[in-house]
Amino acid sequence: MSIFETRKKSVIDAYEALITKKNEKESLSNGIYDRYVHPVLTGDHAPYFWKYDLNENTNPLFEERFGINAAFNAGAIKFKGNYIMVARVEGNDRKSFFAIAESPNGVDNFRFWEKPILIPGGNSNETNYYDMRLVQHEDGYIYGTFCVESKDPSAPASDQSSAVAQCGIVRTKDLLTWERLDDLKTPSPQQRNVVIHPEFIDGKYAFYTRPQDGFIDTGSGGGIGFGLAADVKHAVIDHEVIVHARRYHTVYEAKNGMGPAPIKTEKGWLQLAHGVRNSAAGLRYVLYMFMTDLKDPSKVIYNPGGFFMAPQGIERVGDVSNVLFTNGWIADDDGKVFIYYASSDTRMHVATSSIDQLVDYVMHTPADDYYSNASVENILEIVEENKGLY
Ligand code: M1P
Repeated sequence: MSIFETRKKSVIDAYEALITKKNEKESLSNGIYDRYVHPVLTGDHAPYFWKYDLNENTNPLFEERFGINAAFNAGAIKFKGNYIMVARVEGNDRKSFFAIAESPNGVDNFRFWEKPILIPGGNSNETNYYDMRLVQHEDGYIYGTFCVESKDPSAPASDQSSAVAQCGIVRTKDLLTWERLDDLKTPSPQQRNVVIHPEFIDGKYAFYTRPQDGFIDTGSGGGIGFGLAADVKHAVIDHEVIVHARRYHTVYEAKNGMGPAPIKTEKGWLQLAHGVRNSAAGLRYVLYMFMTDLKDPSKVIYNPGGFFMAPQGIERVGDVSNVLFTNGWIADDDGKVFIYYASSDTRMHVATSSIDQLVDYVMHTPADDYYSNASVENILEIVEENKGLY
């Protein structure tokens, strides 16, 4: 066989072996969710026909032409009975874009669709796209909200890093044809982590926002915001309220942001978010949960203390280490919940749980009372109630 044929066979065999590898639950869980042994989506899941010129005449050495670095921060939705992720795929050129991966069971066999998504209206002023949240809205459309990043026009020539982030909005009914709507306008100069609530509130579209003054620092931006817009095609939020504020000595002390669109339960809206704190090792991103009121999703009714999930094992290491991030989960009709989370800006994982487990978690995990002795008192209460049981 020629070099071309030998290499092509090895690359395709490795790709098929990876895509079809069975996943399994880790042996021990905390009773709230199960982690899985293998990531569900990585840069290596990108199809070989995106990366290689398959013509022996023009690529006799079967060299990779377009490298894919990572697949992470995926939105998720159940569509025609299958589990869909819209992943943030990052090329070796550092640009990220969106591509759909589909699995019949939600925990393995995720395979990218033939082509990545070309965002309508995209141009060279929109340098980078990332972190799409998908929501099936009661108006009949599937919406995608994502970050549109551009170079900060006010930055001096010596500064090639400062950027401006805004919220782009697309919608679709079939995940194939996407309509671009106007970027969201809010009172904040920058926006990331914007999520559309699945139901109308007071007849308007409701958005979870993350007001921020700068690209990295949220500045005076106080946390996860919420606002209403009458028109989704030209969405303007005049007034943002803070749903979940940053607070000293919590896992969301430095910044926070909403994850996926909330899940409706009989008790309230289950909300999943990320929280960030600073440390000598840099920023640490974890996931946390809370529940908001069914009629007023901006009102927190349960606020379990601490993180829900934090990076562990191999999850701690990647392009941006010590990061867990989520922007997608799927609730099945039978109550099973698939939580899709990324580790260290590199790869996607799944954890499975159920509405019952998550509602139990948010309602019965003690709230953070914000000082050490209060935490000890929480343990003392559990020990006291366990008297005679251990
Ligand atoms: O690198 C960690 C994360 O940093 C940003 O999150 P946030 O908006 O909260 O600062 C985002 O760029 C996200 O994509 C990334 O995973």
